[in-house]
Amino acid sequence: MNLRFLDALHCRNRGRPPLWLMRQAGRYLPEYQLLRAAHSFETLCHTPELIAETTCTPFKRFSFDAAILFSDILLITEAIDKVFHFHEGKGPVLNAPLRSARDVEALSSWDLKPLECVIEGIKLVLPRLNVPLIGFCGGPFTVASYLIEGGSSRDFHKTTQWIKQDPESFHSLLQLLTTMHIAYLQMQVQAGVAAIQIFDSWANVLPESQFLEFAFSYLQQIIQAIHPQVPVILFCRHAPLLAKMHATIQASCLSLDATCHLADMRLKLGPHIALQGNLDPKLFATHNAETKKRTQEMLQSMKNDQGYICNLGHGILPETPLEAVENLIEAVHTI
Ligand code: 1CP
Repeated sequence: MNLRFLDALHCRNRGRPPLWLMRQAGRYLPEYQLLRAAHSFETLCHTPELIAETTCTPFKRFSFDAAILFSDILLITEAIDKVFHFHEGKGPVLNAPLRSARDVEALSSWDLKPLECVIEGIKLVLPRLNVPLIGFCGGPFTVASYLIEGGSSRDFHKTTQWIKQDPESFHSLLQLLTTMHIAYLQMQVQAGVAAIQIFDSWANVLPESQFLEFAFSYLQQIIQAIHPQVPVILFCRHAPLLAKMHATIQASCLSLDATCHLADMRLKLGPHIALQGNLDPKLFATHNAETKKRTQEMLQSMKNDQGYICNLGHGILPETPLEAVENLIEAVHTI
């Protein structure tokens, strides 16, 4: 077993930094495209054997130091009978989005049975890997925003209006999702994942006071419940705010987006929290001289940092050439 990634999560990695990429099993990979030509995204997410196979696809080409479970942050909503459909080119779509406090009250019961296929997928994939497996979930705020918007959104208008008009029912929704996520992550941990990443991908649309009230307090609940069992990585694109409140964050690792400078964040956060990131996915996809220069700068700035995990600042884009990934692996291996 390659333990570089777990060593870095515990800030005790003495060799080169570990590397994995958010969405590493996604659409930039020809092997993933082949799987998608044969099966819908929903089928891939609900069939244990296909979950295992898709999780392993990047390892046919690339020697990443961690695997991430193939799934989606929106699957959990099936526990409250809300089923997203993933339309080609349109992203996830929900037939009956939440519209009022009454819709939230109607959600009082939940059942994680529809997610047992994910747990079976974890059990199937573990014996096929020689790197740690990362389980994951969405941040309660991010998942709530998809339930309210009914899909992807640019401005999160319905969500921010809901917060303004009825913060109490929004809190009820967030607490329900938090409780469900803790139970779901505990299932993943029992099945054998070695670490958890929480993707609160859209929490950065909230200004500071709302972020603390509607995102961070719920993230803390999840981290407190899971952190004693396995390391928790928090992905949230609010770096300056996270730096400001670093003393209260109990995550093992912050996954940082491309807007901040990793070495500056290290100075602000101190040596006891791992840092993951943060090449700009757009720059990475252009794969030019600037990409190489920026990659070297990033790696040099974090050289010998025992808690550094190399990754992008967000998911790898579908148009990224395979050579970009090959070059990044080469750069990390020769640093
Ligand atoms: O084949 C396809 O067309 C589906 C594309 C796809 C894939 C490969 C979606 C639809 N989800 C995934 C997998 C996925 N999603 C993973 C797998 C593991 C890996 O990283 O390799 C993970 C961790 C996610 C998490 C996820 N889903 C997030 C959080 C991370 C992020 O990128 O911010 C979010 C916001 C989603 C929602 C989602 N799933 C898929 C789409 C198109 C979207 C919408 C994104 C948006 O609103 O812009």
